[in-house]
Amino acid sequence: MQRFFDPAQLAHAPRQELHNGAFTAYAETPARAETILRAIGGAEIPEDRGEAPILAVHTAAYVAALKAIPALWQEAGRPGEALPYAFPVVGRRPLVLNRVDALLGAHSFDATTPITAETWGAAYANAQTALAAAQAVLGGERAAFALCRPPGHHAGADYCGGYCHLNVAAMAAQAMRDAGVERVAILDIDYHHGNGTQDIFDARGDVFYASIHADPVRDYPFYWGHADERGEGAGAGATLNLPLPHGTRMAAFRAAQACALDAIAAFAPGMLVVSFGADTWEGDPISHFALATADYPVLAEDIAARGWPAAIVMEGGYAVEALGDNVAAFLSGFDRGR
Ligand code: Q9C
Ligand code: ZN
Repeated sequence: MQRFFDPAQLAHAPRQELHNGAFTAYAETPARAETILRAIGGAEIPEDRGEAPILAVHTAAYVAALKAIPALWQEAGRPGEALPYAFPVVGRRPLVLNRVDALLGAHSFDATTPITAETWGAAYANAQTALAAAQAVLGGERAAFALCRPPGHHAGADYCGGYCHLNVAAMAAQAMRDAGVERVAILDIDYHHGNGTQDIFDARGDVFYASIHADPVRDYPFYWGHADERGEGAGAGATLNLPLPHGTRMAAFRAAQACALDAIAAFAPGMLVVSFGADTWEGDPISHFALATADYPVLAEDIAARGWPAAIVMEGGYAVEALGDNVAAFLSGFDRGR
């Protein structure tokens, strides 16, 4: 299958993150992309499709903030990476404030996702990578892989978080919609719930969002991904959340995925976006499921067997030593299942 990646995605490389009250080494490293790239035998550099497809899912104010924050941070005399520490919790007025800390807080839902001078360029290239995979599928390919990094599914229309700045899976789905595909489904099989993707499509009936993830009662991102969240308004019924417990292995994960695929089949999409995270792997350093490398081709084959043309977008996966094999295993299964 066609694969896309832009080396410009490597430039975003924060040193540290706030993890359970202390600073630790940033888990979402450029090495993640490099090891995947080696394992899949390279990728094409995507065409530049401009900012319009980014602005189709993100607000102009948010995009402007991502671009402006590094310089504002520096002007404020701060060394290092921009991080928020104060947040306008639900119910505060949407004030437009310029101090960098107010701007950061207004556009972040956590303090784990630094913004550096390199972030915008890498995020922009990342968006083009996802859009290229969507375009390949729109052009008649059965499947295409976007080696996205940074990941995207925690980013909402106007906020970052969870290592994500631009929601590249949402962009791929929206690009399919804008090309005339009437119904698009997103299957999110990253370990974490994709709160940003859910938020972006929550009130829409044209994009179905199904996610299998660690139960947010005890796992990040906590405030989204509970089983009773089914979509709002025109999107009522077009969201499906399947939370699973720590220690989940292949049998339970595969059954949940079959359930998600059945729900997607009932929605009858013209195309699929897969948000694929390999942080469900048994050795992942920040996650608690127990999938084996040999499980990924089986899961991918199950998805591919449903027949929907699919853009596969990379999300999480932090065991760098196994990440390349896990991704290559998933893609090989997808190729077999179609
Ligand atoms: N102490 C993705 O996999 N850190 N993002 C949680 C818990 C955020 C993961 C910290 C994890 C985000 C795309
Ligand atoms: Zn994840």
